[in-house]
Amino acid sequence: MNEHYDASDIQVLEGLEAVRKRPGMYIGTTDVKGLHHLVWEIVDNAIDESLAGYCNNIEVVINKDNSITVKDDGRGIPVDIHPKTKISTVETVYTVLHAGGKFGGGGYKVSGGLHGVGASVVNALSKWVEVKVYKNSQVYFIRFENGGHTVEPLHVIDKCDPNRTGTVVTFKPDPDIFDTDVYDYNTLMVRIRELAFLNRGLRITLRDDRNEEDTTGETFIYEGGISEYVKFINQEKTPIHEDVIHLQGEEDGVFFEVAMQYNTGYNDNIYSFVNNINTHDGGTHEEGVRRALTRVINNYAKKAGILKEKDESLTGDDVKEGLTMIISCKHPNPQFEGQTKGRLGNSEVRKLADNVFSEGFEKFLLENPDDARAIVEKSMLACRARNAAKKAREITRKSDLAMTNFFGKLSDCKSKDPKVSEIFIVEGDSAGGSAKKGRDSMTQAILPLRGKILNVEKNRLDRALGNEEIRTIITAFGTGIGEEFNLSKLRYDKIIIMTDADVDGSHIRVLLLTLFYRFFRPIVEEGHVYAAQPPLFRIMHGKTRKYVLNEEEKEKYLQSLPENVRSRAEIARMKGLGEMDAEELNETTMDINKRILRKITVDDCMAADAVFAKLMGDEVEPRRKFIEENAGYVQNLDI
Ligand code: 1YM
Repeated sequence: MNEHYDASDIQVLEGLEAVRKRPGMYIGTTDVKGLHHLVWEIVDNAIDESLAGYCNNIEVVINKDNSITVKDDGRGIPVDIHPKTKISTVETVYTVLHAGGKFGGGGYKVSGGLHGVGASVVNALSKWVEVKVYKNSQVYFIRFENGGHTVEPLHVIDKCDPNRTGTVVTFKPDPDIFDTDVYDYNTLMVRIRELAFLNRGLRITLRDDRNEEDTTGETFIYEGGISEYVKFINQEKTPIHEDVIHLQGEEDGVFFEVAMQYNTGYNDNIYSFVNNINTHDGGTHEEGVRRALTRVINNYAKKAGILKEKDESLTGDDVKEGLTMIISCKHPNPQFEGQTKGRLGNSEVRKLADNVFSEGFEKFLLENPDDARAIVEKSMLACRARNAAKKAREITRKSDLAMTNFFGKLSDCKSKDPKVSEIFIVEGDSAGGSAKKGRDSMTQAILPLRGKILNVEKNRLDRALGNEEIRTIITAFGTGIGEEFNLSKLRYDKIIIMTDADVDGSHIRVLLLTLFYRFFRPIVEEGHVYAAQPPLFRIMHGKTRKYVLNEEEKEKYLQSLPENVRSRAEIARMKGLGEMDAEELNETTMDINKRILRKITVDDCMAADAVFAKLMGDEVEPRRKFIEENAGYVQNLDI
């Protein structure tokens, strides 16, 4: 069976070996994120086939053994012998690094990232891979093992209906490479849903065969594409005009589209994509739209007489208040820039985006004068609030730090080196007192919160800045907010929320997270925010004091004790942080060598936003529904 190998195949395997030696270079990390990345590499090939116009259905299945199957109804990967490698094209695509792309010649290929080179990377990092191709009324099959060694070269295993074509790939990630081998349904679902929004009319199904109850899976198909995405993001919000505005255009093979709708909120949700990849740091497509949005609204407002000569012009920040917007660009040759490659650099796209947006949006405003007025008036209110906030913000400038310290709110750390400094935001004065005594004053700052902080989801910037607690936090962080935000001025590497494990504690935590997400989003995105994990139980026996985080650990610990000790152990449920003395608090929750911190991430900014809007926004009904649906999961109810 291996007669088709020659010297060149050795090189091929050396290529895949290089991927196994340094997986990080190809998929970033080998943690859960890397594990999921493998799925996207294979799904990308199916999406490419759909962008080329040949595939309408994609199915993803998490199998019982945590292997993944991806199936499409495209043309099927070519099965003929590849002229260069002298082996089948399927085998070439799965074993030759950097093979892929325009192998079959011609196709309009816009996928980003690794440009279809991913198949061989997935093979290199898998225990085994099987590919089935339906083509020419036949079913072809090939199998690889242990990092891409072909164990069954391509051969026909069956006949099929002449109309049936497509590719089915199943792979099992190599447990020697990855830290974990368990797939997370929600992670896959969120991205699959996003891909369905971004590729109008494409049907994608996700099924979890580990779950006996999941027999049909979830199907995502959106005929409205990104307009439906905007509606989805706005579903818990109150729109100020009924229809989502959708604009699109194409030039020289570059396709550009945008969907938008304003809501009554004070924050914006603007997300941009290039070839289905989120461009976190924007780029030319986003710049074109932002520039056009500001210009068109100002021009319209002046012409319509809503904005008077004496009024100042509206800024980019004013016109994006309450705006939900999805920008999507499909580009045959995208240039990604910046440290994380999260910015589109192609300069011709700026003009395309500006033209398509300004023409379409101007037309919308002229044809819908009531909506136009609502939008302009909202921007003008935002402008007024911004000016009020500027005044309020002056109170939170540098000189305040001394004052904040002086009034005893913040007990700063001695070190001025942000890299080693951390700040604990603590609920209540009594816990704050223990924390102050128990801290390492060289590197740990303590900020006790006395009152509830204001809900920034429900209040504009100027009101929020009137809130004492919020002003103190802004001052302590040192970064400023809004237009002046500067991450490099952050005074602490770690911001640690330390609240009680009860209802009030979680309320304060959600309020703080809302504040961070809205005013200091980069500190969340860059992983500076943590939740302290105070213990839930104290177990005492003899001279031993043991703290455990939860019920499960408590049981485990008790089981580990000899029967006579266990029966005499005193177990106390820790009610709050204030109950611990300084030494205990230090030992269990603050000491960098003993504590456990939970990093707060915004893996899915939009999901976080939806939860925030649901829990904190003005619509009561979604909140009630959320509580009803999730009440069953509550473990420690304490009212
Ligand atoms: C479940 C994963 O890989 N589908 C898929 C891949 C290819 C094609 C069709 C395809 C592409 C072309 C021509 C072309 C690939 N082909 C290649 C290569 N699904 C999945 N469906 N015919 C079929 O690009 O011209 C790489 S991927 F290189 F062989 F053409």
